[in-house]
Amino acid sequence: MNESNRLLLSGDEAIALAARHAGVALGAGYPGTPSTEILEHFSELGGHAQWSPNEKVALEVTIGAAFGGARALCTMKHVGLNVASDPLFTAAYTGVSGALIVVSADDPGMASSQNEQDNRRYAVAAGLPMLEPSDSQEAYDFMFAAIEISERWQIPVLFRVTTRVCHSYTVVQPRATHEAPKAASFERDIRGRVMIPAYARPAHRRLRKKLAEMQAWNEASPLNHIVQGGQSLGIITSGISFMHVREAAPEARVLKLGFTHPLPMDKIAQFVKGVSRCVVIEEGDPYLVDAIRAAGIPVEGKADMYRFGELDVPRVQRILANDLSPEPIKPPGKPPQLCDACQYRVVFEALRKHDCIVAGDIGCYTLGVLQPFEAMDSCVCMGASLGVGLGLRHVLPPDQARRVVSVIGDSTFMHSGISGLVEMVYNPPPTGHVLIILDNSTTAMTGHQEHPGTGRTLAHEPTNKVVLEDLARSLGIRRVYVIEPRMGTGEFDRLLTECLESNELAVIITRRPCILIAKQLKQYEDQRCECDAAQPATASAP
Ligand SMILES: Cc1ncc(C[n+]2csc(CCOP(=O)(O)OP(=O)(O)O)c2C)c(N)n1
Repeated sequence: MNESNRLLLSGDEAIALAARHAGVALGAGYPGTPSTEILEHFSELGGHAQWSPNEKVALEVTIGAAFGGARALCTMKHVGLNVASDPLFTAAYTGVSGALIVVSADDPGMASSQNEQDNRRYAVAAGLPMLEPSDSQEAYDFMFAAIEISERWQIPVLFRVTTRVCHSYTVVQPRATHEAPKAASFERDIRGRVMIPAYARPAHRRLRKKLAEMQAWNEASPLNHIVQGGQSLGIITSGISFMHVREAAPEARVLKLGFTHPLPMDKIAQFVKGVSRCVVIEEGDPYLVDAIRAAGIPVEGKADMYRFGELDVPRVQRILANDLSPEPIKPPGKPPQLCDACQYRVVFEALRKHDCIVAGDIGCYTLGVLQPFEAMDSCVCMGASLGVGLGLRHVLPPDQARRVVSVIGDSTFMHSGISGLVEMVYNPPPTGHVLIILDNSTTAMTGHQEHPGTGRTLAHEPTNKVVLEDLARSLGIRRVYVIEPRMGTGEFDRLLTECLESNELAVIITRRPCILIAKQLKQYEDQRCECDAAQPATASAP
């Protein structure tokens, strides 16, 4: 091993490096903890990376790239896959000509998410091969394996990671040489890619055949391996749980699975036969244990209490000891709060003062739910503020309906608020509605990424800008206001009062750069102006 090549990388960085080394032509995604750093790092390494308005679009863009014969990477957090699930399921039928790796970064324990769904279920539901690395070296190596599988079976691969794999730093030995991928080139395959029922029916059969072939291949795949140990205890595990298992039960024999759908059932059955007791250790849902038991293989699982949150070494020890006593309660962390000078404070103060019923959304501003404001009444998923607010307006008695307001951030609006705005125009409630778009010129919550409304690319270079107020006006909304909320002036309060009383559709855009990166944003804006000034005027159509 060439020691000088050893790098200390997070799992996210390792994925990005592998993507670069494997010649991935395009990476697209939408920010979301713990996946965000993958594309940022890929871009820093010189890769072509872009933020899409949302995960569905990102997946569609990368499907297109992979239809064109290129290697493509799509990244998102676990809930992002819900948004992208429509193209995901059908891409399993169409398959791809190049390679397509879909990274789902799950967040067991909800360090930074609204739920802890286990996306391994998506691999089964959509019928996709799935790989699960346990550390950064595997994140790097499995990316090459995923590309190989994707190209061999012409199918997207679900690359499932979790917070600890994404964010832990471990040593990576990168490959010394990299084979260049085939050049992208379009080959027509109408029956393979146009999913009308007549072509989709055989496509579904092709998918099941591929899965059967992959399962057979997986029986001897190097992506699963056995760590030798005593015969009395066997453990089947995958992902980060493998690390906890090694520490919690160093004496155990371990079947570590890396290729976790379709599962190598013969290998698993053989392993189970060779040990006196076999326990499946996995974070989140009982995905492995259910599948193994359904195949008639007797294994122990974990008690339901361990389904919640992340596993760690003590919890694995408790599972192995069948310990069902209450777990020690962790000391509460310091609750997050809005920055002192954040514009959102002005907005939430006014919403509270008017006793508004606030259909909220996801971003830094969700902190408006906490004291001292407690001015948010719902938060379901990105973009839901509009639909939920409108639904409330439709059914509540007029005195309550008039107090309903939807509140959404600028990045979230671009992600999935636009269709809600279209709904607002199309099915306006009798009392009208008030939408507040909190425009801080960035995606603050996930670490200040760009989005289509900032007019800058992922690499912060100037590009076309979607102007919120122009968009709202273009839909026919007459009351569209842009205001800089300033503390102590009462301006925002007056505008809100007027809109609430109007019984019309109103959009209030509160615009002030995020205080944490205001200086940086100013520099980007200055660069943009210089760039605009240097451009020759474009000819406009008559
Ligand atoms: C489907 C989905 N994708 C990504 C995320 C992660 N995420 C939560 S809020 C958010 C955007 C926040 O930006 P913005 O709306 O501008 O609000 P800000 O944090 O800037 O106040 C992101 C990317 C998520 N929760 N759900």
